[in-house]
Amino acid sequence: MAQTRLMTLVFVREDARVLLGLKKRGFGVGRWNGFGGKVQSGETIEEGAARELLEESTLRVAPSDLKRAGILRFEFVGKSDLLEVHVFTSCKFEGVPTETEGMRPAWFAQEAIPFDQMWPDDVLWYPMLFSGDTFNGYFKFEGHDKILDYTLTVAN
Ligand code: 6U4
Repeated sequence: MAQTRLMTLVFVREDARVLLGLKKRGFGVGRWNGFGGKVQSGETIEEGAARELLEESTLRVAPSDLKRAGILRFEFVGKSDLLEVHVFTSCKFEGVPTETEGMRPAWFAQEAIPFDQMWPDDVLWYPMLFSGDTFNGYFKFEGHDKILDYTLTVAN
């Protein structure tokens, strides 16, 4: 039976730049991404998102300051688990981004996002993230580099 794994992804924004982290281990290693991970039992999606941001970047956000940006569903051919990634942005945060065991953070101008070192779906939905449109995406992957099929819609 296919299981859906709830995950989070948080983009901290300041002026026209966004904080990304280079993933140092695990799923998506070597790729720049927002901060996030699996939602744990007993926490809301927003609580999970804030916890992962803190663990991976040392930045604090209040779960209530996270703004919903979209939902992305990922299927990997040959794997029964589906990922459901809840994407948030926040302009409010406390602290200074600091490297952790899992991630190396860096600020990027919106026009200088390193898409060639990211998941291949990112180039498709970041424009919506930056324009403030709420989006719904579904991506079917073969391995971690090839998108076989996708749908992406604005959900505002
Ligand atoms: P561990 O290492 O067990 O603590 P955890 O940090 O809970 O793991 P992890 O590292 O598996 O979770 O999270 C994966 C992260 O990658 C989540 O934030 C979702 C994100 N992600 C997964 N597929 C993605 C994709 N195709 N495009 C994208 N982000 C993706 O932009």
